[in-house]
Amino acid sequence: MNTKDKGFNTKLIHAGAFDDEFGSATVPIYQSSTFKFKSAQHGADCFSGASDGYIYTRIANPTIRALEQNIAQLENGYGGIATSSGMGAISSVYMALLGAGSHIVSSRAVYGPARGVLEQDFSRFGVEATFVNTADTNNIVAAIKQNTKVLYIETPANPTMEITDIAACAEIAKAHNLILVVDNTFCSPYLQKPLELGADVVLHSITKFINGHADIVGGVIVTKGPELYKKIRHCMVYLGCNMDPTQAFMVIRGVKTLSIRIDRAEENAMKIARYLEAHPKVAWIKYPGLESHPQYELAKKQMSGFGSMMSFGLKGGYEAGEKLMNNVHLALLAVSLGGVETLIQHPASMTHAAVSKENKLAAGITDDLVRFSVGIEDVDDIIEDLKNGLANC
Ligand code: LCS
Repeated sequence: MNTKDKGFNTKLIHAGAFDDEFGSATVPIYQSSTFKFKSAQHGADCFSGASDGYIYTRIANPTIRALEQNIAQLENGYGGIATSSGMGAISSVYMALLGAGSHIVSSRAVYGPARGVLEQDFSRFGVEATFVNTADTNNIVAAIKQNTKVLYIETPANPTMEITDIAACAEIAKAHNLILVVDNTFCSPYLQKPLELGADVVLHSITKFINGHADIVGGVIVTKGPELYKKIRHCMVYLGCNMDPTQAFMVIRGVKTLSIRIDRAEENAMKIARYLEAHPKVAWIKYPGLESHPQYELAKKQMSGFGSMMSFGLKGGYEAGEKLMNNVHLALLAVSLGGVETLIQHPASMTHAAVSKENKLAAGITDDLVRFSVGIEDVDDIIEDLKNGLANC
C-alpha cells in the first residue's frame, strides 16, 4: 500500500510493508545472508545497480528494507539506513561526513560514547571536535571554524534534558555550509521531526522508543536527500554495522504501537513530574512539559508532546542518589530508556562514574542528577515506588 500521503498512525502500521506470494499479514523474516541470482547477467545487474535485486544481507535485505522504509516515512525523509546499534548509526554518520582536517561542533550533553568516539578515536584520524552548550545557539556560532563541516545536536539531551532549537541550528548550518545532524532518540518521530525543521540527517538509537520493549539493540539513520543517503549507506556497509533481519522484524513489531505507548508514558510522566516538583527532597526537576523547564516555550514549539524522559536532583546529593537507587523496586535500576517499563539510573555513581568531576560538570551532569524513564505501568504504582524510595533519602 502506498502510505506516503497517509496519517502517522497508518504509517506506523503499514509503511514499508510489502506483499509476498503467501499473503503474509506481517513482514516475514528473511533470515538469509545471501541471495540467489537468476543468471550471471542478473548477478552482474545487481552489482551494477541496473537491477535492485538483493545480493548480500550486509548490503541490503527485504526485512531490513521494510523497516528502513517505515522509519524514513515516519521522519518524512528520503531513505532509511538501519544499523546494528545506535552507535553504529552515529559512527557511520561520522565516517561519512568527517575526514582528516575537518571539524565538528556538537552538543556538550550528547550520549557519552557519541562524544567519546570523536575524542578518543576519530581524533586519531585528524578529526577535530568542539562541544558546546547548544541550548544557547550563540555558543554554536562562536565554535564554528573554517574547517567545520558538521553541526551535531541531541535534543532533548541525555541526561540533562537540555533542549536545542533545531530550526535555529538549521539556519546556522545553512549560513555556514554545514550538515546538520540531529539525534532524535528522546522524542522519536512521533514527537519531533527534525528533517521538517531543516536538519539534513536524523538518527536514533532504535533500542529506545522506536522498538520500545527493551529486547533488542539497534539504530537507524534517515536523510533528507539522496546524496547523503548514498554516502552514509556506503560507510555503514563498509563498517559492517548492518541490522540483522530478526532484529528488524522485532522493531517492525515494536514500532506499530509507538504513538499509543508514548501517549500513555507521557500522561504518566506529566503526573510524576508534578509529584516530584512538589516533593520536599527534590531540589530541581527538568521535564520539558513543566513550565519551570528553562526551554519550556521551545519544547512547545518544536515538539508535539513532551515525552517521558526527565532528570531530577536530590537535596541529599550523591549519597541520596545512591540511596534512591537501592530503595525503588518497581522502577528497574538499569541504563537504557524509552521502553514500556520504568527505568531509573544515577549517572554520577553508574554510567558516568569513570568520568572526571570536571568533565561531568562540563557536560552538565551534577552528582545529584537522577535520570528517570517513565514506562506505561499504572502511574499510582510508579508514584508509590518513588514515594517509598524518597522516604529513605
Ligand atoms: N543516542 C542516544 C540519545 C542514546 O541515549 C543512546 C544510548 C545512543 C545514541 C546509542 O545507542 P545504542 O548504541 O545504545 O543503541 N543510550 C543509552 C543510555 O542512556 N543508557 O544506555 C544506553
